[in-house]
Amino acid sequence: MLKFYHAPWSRSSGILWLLEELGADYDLVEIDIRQEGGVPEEYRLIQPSKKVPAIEHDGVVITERAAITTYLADAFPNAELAPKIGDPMRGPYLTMLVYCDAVFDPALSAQVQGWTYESNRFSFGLAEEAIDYLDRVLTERPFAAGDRFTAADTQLASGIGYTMDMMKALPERPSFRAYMDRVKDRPANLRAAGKDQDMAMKTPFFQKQFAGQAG
Ligand SMILES: N[C@@H](CCC(=O)N[C@@H](CS)C(=O)NCC(=O)O)C(=O)O
Repeated sequence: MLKFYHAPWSRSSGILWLLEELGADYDLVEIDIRQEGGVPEEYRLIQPSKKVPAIEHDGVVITERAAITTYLADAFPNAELAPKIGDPMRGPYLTMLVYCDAVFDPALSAQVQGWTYESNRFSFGLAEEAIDYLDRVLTERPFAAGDRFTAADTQLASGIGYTMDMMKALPERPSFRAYMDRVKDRPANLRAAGKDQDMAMKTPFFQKQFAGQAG
């Protein structure tokens, strides 16, 4: 049995996309991370910071997007989204998978918060370094790990899409736009986006937000 703890339009949306790519059978447990008073304390037993995503597979809990993505792509080998050990794409695949959460996400968040610091002060370095690196990677190859779509792309494209198109924090570069054009219309992505949209429309936070805009 596979349980997926998720909140729509959040950092766990990349995992929703991955589950759809894998054709996995899962039970979605919605965690309302925007509820008044915060997420109930009992969820901390699943995710120590009460964040999404988390999964529970055959009684084992896995947290952190990079770990969840690696785990799921290996657990559903028929989808062929995880380059196998020995495949030259395995290294770039793992690198990009971890890079998304360990470097790109915190560096961009720091920039959005207006932090000023030197690269060597934090493990994730500076946003401009991450942006230039991703630009170089996506100029050299069509997908995160090489010439084919892998589970690393559900993480990378979610991050790029969100920061470039929603937050407007990531500069629009031709390599980023071309990459998003290559992946955005994948049926699994469209299915996940539809599910997220339906869920978001039912959460009080977004209902209030959209009602406010309409009024
Ligand atoms: N390190 C975690 C971060 C997950 C994360 O930041 N989740 C956000 C979703 S945007 C969250 O649940 N925030 C709710 C909160 O902090 O209360 C991962 O990569 O899985």
